[in-house]
Amino acid sequence: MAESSGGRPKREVPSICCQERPRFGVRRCSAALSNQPQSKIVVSWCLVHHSNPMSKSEAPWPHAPKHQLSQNGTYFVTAGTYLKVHHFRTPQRLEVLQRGLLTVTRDFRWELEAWAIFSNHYHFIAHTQDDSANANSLSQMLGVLHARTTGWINRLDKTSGRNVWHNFWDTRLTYQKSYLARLKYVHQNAVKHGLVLVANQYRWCSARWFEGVAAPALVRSIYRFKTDALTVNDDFAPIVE
Ligand code: NI
Repeated sequence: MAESSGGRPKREVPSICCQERPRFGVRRCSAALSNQPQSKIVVSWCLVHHSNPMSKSEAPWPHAPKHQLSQNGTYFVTAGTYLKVHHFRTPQRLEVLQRGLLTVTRDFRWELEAWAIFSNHYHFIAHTQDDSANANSLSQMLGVLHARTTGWINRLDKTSGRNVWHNFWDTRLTYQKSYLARLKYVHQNAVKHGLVLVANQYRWCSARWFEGVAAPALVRSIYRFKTDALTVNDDFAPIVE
């Protein structure tokens, strides 16, 4: 069964489909820090991140994810650069794009649950509890993110008017099982792309944040999901310089 992509104008590539059956055994996660040895590393990493001298302002890190499908919509989004060019190939550029995503989601009242930022694309899962928000607000939000980052990258590269972003694809997630499988897919995407051996070693994704804010049992549960059967537009081969 194909999942709805909302009332937004259709884009060039069809939304991702899901074949899974509904299962609504929802579990809430605890905000408590895990007892795992890396907890201290998580905290210190966050402090380093917040005080990054490259940041003009602090990145608004989201609250602990609820792992609950929102009635107003939970979306899986992938966006890619035009011609898959690696515009965000350096740590500084990745940092700016990550901060940009965290900022616009906060400003448009979307709650991030997982994200992964790369040199030529990104993925995220977010939901809204705002009755007035819908897929159109998602489109507006990404329009702002892409306009701002395009302006910044083009000023940096002295390439005024260059087309940086291509388009984005969104899927509204309505089945708990497909939702949880995609959470794992996004948290672990840096490993899939061969950039790190362990996802929490990649600074521009949600894995380390997730492992820090979610209960260890929930982390293990989500990381056990099989993602082989997911059909995701993810042929990007990102790099980090
Ligand atoms: Ni990817």
